[in-house]
Amino acid sequence: MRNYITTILFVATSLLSAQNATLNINNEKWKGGRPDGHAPISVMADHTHSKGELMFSYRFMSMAMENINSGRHTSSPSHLLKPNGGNYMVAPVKMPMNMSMLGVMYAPSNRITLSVMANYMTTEMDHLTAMGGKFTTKSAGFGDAKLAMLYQFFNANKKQLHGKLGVSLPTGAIDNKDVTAASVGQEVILPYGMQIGSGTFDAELGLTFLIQSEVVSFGSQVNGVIRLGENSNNYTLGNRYSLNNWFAVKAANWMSFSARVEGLAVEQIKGANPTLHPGMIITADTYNSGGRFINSGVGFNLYVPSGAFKDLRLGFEYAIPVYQNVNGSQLQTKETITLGLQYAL
Ligand SMILES: [Cu+2]
Repeated sequence: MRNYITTILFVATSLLSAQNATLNINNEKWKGGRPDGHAPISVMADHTHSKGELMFSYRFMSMAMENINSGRHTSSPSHLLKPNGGNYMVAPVKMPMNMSMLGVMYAPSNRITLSVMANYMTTEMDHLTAMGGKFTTKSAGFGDAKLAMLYQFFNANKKQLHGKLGVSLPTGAIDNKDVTAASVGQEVILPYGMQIGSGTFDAELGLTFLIQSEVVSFGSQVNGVIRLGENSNNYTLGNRYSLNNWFAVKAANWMSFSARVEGLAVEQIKGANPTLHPGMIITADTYNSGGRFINSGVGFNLYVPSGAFKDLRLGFEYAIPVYQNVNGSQLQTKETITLGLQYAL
């Protein structure tokens, strides 16, 4: 009997201590203070901050587009022109786009992180005309400023879930002009893709799930950009929906490598700017807008774990589309390079 009681007590004590050990593991939080504590640099609103933390970020993004996709298939700009049986007088050939983004994040509490983002964009488009001529248009300016609140639903057991409630303000220009081959020296309004802003207030909603172990981490984010109303030029850019997934390996306490796959759906432009002539150039025809894409990227994050520059980060990512199925005919995306610096105080 005595042995029996001792055994029960022993088992109960073991169970209790085992449970305590499990609780300790369960209490271990998801932490941002490691190189892969932030997502690949192209992903926004991927992390939250602890109460009182302030973070500044600068990102440079360069996107290259060249040649034409008709639906899923590679075509060429000349195929779309009237002399070759196409419907248009002008087709785009190439479009490089560069964007600088400045961001600030601040956490008034452990649950809530606020963020503000501003960006400056420069873009160029090379064209081919039905007569065989070539010309380039340029556009630049400050884009749409974005405000967001991130709300942490839970952080336990090395997992975190947070939501994003944001708004994009119509601060970017939608009236940028340049001289074209057909405008006889006059500056005329540029097509949709050459405008810097959406011209509408846009709701930006997201949900991010993060999980980490000692050396690997994983993140998944759904995002929606919903355009509210119509802009002053009588059109609405397409809503955007994306599902982003990334995986990272912490190679050292200062470096991680990442791989990312994103599914992206962009709706067609609704309405039309009455001053644009859709038969003139394929980028002025709203039919040629929106599509479905699968993008993939590889990158690395560098992180300063201690010392005077603790919490300074540098991230790099190189991304390419592995699938692009566009509405109508549009420029083909080639690659997107993102480089960023982040510093938390
Ligand atoms: Cu941050």
